Amino acid sequence: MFIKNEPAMKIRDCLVIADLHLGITRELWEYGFSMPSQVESLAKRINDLLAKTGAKCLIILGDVKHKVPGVSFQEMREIPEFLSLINAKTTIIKGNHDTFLEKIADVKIKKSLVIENCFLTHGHKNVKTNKKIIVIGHNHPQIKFKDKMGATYVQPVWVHGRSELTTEGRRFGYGKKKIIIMPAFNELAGGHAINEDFSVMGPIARKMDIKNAKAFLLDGTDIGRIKDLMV
Ligand SMILES: [Mn+2]
Repeated sequence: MFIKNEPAMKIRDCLVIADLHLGITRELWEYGFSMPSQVESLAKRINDLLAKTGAKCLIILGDVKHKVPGVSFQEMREIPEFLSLINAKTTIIKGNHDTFLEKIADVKIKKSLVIENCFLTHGHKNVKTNKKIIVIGHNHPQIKFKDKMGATYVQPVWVHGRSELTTEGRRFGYGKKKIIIMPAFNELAGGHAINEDFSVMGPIARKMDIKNAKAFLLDGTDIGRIKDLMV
């Protein structure tokens, strides 16, 4: 299900990735960083993964684009170009950065999707489900490591946890579910070191028992519970 060394997974015959943030290079440029467009490199990485895994379809779990509110001229050009390069039928689950996406993306756009026992949604909004496993993005989870000299570095991680029973959670069907938070596919999109402050974003992730959730590096290494990783 999880693809080794990649922030991606395969469910049935679909490749699932989250948080592409195409168009972030434009924002970085505004801050003075000149970066080439990522359209071709990201599409190639995805096409290679589709070929390697034999997946027949692609699901993007939200935040295909970056700019909010609105759409940048770069995104108007880059998003159709990116989608045309992908070698598989693509479905986009809408994220909080995906405003106006319907106007520029000629693919299926949904709020959520069910495959087997998994419920897939971006995670910035409550969506009702009766499935046992909820897969979200939105958080770009990372773990910060610190050595004795105080030098730090961060690594993207998968977070596996369980939801706690809350009244609101029960209403949406989140009680006692397994929740998986996906790492961001685009490393330029940055992230949030959840072992710094144990905080997560969005109504679904916030119903998790985050301290007892487990973190896994992209190579599959189980680095333990978040509460034991405090920096
Ligand atoms: Mn995002």
